[in-house]
Amino acid sequence: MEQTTLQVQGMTCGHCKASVEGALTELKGITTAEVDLDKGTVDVSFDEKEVSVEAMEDAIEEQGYDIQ
Ligand code: 9UX
Repeated sequence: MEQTTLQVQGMTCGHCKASVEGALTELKGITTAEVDLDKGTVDVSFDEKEVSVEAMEDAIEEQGYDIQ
């Protein structure tokens, strides 16, 4: 299991948090996704054999947020 922290721009409310966490946890291979609104980050634990960081970034961008 791997752990990474992504910097995401534009997440400001609880719905943003839910959108980003939901989009990530829908992906196969992602175990947990936890947004910190104050920091503008999302901590992700995942299986690197099943999902790439690029796939996570795409899923976040599809929700309308930019990755830093
Ligand atoms: Mo809340 Mo986030 O009204 O893009 S859903 S700021």
